[in-house]
Amino acid sequence: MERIYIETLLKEKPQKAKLTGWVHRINSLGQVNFVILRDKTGVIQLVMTKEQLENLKLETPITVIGKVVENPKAINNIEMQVEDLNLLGKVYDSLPFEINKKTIQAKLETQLDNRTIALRRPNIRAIFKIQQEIEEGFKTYLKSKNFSQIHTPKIIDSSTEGGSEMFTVDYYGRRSFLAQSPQFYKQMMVGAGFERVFEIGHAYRAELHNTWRHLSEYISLDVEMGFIENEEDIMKLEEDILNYIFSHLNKTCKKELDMFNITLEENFKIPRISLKEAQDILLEKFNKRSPIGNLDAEGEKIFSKYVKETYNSDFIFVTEYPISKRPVYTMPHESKKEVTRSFDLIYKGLEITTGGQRIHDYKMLIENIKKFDMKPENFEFYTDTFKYGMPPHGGFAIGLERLTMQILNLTNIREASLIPRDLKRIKP
Ligand code: AMO
Repeated sequence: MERIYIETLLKEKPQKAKLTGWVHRINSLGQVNFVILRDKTGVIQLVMTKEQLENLKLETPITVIGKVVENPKAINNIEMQVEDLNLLGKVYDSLPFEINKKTIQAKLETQLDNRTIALRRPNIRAIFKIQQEIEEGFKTYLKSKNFSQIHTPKIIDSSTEGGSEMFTVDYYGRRSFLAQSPQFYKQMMVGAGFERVFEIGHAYRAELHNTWRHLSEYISLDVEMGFIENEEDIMKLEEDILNYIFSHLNKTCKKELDMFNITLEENFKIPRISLKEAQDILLEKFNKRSPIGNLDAEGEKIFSKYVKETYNSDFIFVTEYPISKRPVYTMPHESKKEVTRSFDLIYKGLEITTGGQRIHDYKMLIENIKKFDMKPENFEFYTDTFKYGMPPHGGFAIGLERLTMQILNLTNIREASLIPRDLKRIKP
């Protein structure tokens, strides 16, 4: 008999079935015993005899064959009366914490130390189902708009986002780095003729603080688009992608979103506001000073609350960041002094994206590299493409864990990383 998933059994209600999974809970009442079986798709009540229950420990992997019957007292009103039971593996140790109660008692750090055990909880695994479908929605939407998926190198020769925060790698005796982002390569691929590209890949930042919103290794959803008018095209694209992702999640992750009590809005518009205006509002209305050329974490939170109350939007594009605070490739505004054609997207109080238009003129790019006190000869591998007809282009990157965490209202970014890396954590 072929094994079926619990979810399928609940839908199809066969008279007899074979299930596999882990022993999630045991309620032994003497002659009749209830065992909750858990597989990838859900849980179901099994009815077992005293003899069957012998040697059965929590989290033992088992396979069972039995009769499927209705029972209004069982979860989902269905249970299986076990006729045949096989133990498929052994449990050698007591669990580091209980995983079968409504809430998990262990601290996040303990859960992360024992990540594979914590992940056995359906509501923790649900985070990654949602993450998988964010990626899927991102991919599907972009492919439908003629974007090509690319994979660019993660061992690289120079910084893309500024020199700090880079991990060094010994590359056959030569000092190289782990990519902070695919920035240069995604631009180069626009120039290489792909015109529109996207990448889902790891990015590395040697963050020197342990915060609730920083990882040392995160997944970056990168987009770069050629032949644009200006950064407005890029913001519009991101707005469309997010709308698509949200409706895709509503369709594919209803069960998982329900676990977190989340309903995602659809057909939303994202307001735009300049950084200067945002900083002025923060100062005038909330007596909150901002750092030069940016909003800090507290400012992002306060400002988001204001945007929600004023525009009824969870998102806000903050535009026109100053030249001095943006990386070397950012397009300066031709008519507004000292500001760039770049933006951040803040979602429920946290920056999830940076993006903008890039410099596409070769000479202008070389001049800018010099202005940043960098040596153009170190960037020839990047700038050479620009010599041969680079179209106007721009793009953005969404931090996948940040988007996931904000969608689900998680309080720490590590919860949205399957196996997180941070200042202190390189195991498991
Ligand atoms: P930026 O450096 O702002 O821009 O990064 C883009 C987005 O990546 C996410 N992110 C992080 N997530 C978790 N941990 C970190 N340490 C971390 N650092 C960044 C955030 C952030 O908004 N090349 C540009 C993008 C572009 O212009 O296309 C860039 O990397 O969500």
